[in-house]
Amino acid sequence: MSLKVLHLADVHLGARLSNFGRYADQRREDVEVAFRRAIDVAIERDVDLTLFAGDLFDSHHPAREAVNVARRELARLREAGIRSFGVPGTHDSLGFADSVYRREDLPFDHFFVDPDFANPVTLDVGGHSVTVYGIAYDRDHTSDSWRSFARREASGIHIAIAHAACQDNPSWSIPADDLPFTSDDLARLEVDYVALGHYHNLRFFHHGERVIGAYSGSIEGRNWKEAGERHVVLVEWEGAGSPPVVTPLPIQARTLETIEIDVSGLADSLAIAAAVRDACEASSIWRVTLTGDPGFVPRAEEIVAELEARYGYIEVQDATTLVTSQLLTERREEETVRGEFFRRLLDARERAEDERSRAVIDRAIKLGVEVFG
Ligand SMILES: [Mn+2]
Repeated sequence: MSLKVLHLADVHLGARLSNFGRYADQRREDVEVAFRRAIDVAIERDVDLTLFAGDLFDSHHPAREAVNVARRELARLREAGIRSFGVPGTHDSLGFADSVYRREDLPFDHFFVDPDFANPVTLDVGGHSVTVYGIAYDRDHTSDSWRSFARREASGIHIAIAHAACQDNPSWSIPADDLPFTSDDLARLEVDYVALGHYHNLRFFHHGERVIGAYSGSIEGRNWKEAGERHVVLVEWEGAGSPPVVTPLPIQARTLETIEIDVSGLADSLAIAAAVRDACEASSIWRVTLTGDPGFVPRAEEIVAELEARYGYIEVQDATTLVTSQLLTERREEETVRGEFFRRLLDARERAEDERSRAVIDRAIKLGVEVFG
C-alpha cells in the first residue's frame, strides 16, 4: 500500500494580527491565502488524509468569517474525497462551554473530543488499514495522557494527532493544559507518525534515523519569532512498517524576514531607504536593523514612510552608533557646553559595562545631536 497524508497546524484563523498596524487586514488575508494553498496542496498531491493538529482558530469564539473560511476549505477536502481529522488546540480549546467546536458542525470527517487517546478511528484506505488517534485536552479529565496511550491491535499504519508542548528541558514548568511530552514519550507510543501542533516553527522528531513526528509550525508568520518559510508537512508511506518519507512544503503567502544593513557612509535617510530597496525584495515583509556609523541620526519613521508603499508593512530599527563619526570627533574637541555634553557621554560610554548601557548612551548621543546639532 502507499499512504499520503498532509499535516498542518496553527492556522489561527480569525487572529487580529494588530501587531501589523494598518496592514493587519492584509495579514489576515494572507493567512487565508496560505490556508487555501494548504488545501490546494492536499488536493493537488492527491493525499488520502489531512491532519489538523489544533489552533485552527485563534480563539474558541472566532468571528463568523473565520468559521466560514474553515467550513469552506474543509468542504473542498470532502468534495475531493480527502478525509480530514482534527483536534482542538489551546487557543480554540474545547474546555469552553461555548467553544466553536461545540457550536459549529464543521465538516471534519472526525474531530477528536475525548480527553485521552482511548478512542482511535480505524479506517480503510485503498483496501488497507489506517488507525488515527487524537486527544482533546480537558483539565478536569486528562491525566498522564502520553503514558496511558495504548496502541490498538490493528495492522497497517498508526498515526496520532496532538496539540502539545515538547518539554526539552525538565526544569521548564509547562502547564498541564499544554500536554507536555518528551521525545522519549513520542518514541514510546510506537506509532508511525505523530502530527503535532502548538510550537509555531517546523521541527522533526526522530527515533534513531527514523522520523516519528513533527511540528509542522504555523502556516503564516504571525510575528518576528515566525520569520522565514512556513510549512505544511507531506508524509508518505510505501507500506506499513516502512519509515515515513516527510517533506515540508513552504505554504506562506508572504515571508517575514529580518536583515541588518550597515549604513555607514550613507548621506541621509533617503539614501538608507534606497539601500533597503536594493537589499530587500518586495515580496517579503521585513524588519530592518540599521547598523554602523552613518554620521547622522537616521529617521526610522521617514524611512518607513518612504518604503511602506513597496512593502505594505516594514519595520526599521535604528541600532547605529555615532561614536566614531566625524561629527562627534569635532564636537568633543569644542570648548562649549555642547562639547562638554558629548565628552561626558563618550566617557560614560567607555566605562559602560554592558551592551544595554552602551545602547542607552548611544540613544542619548543621538538626542544630543538632534538638540544641539
Ligand atoms: Mn498555535
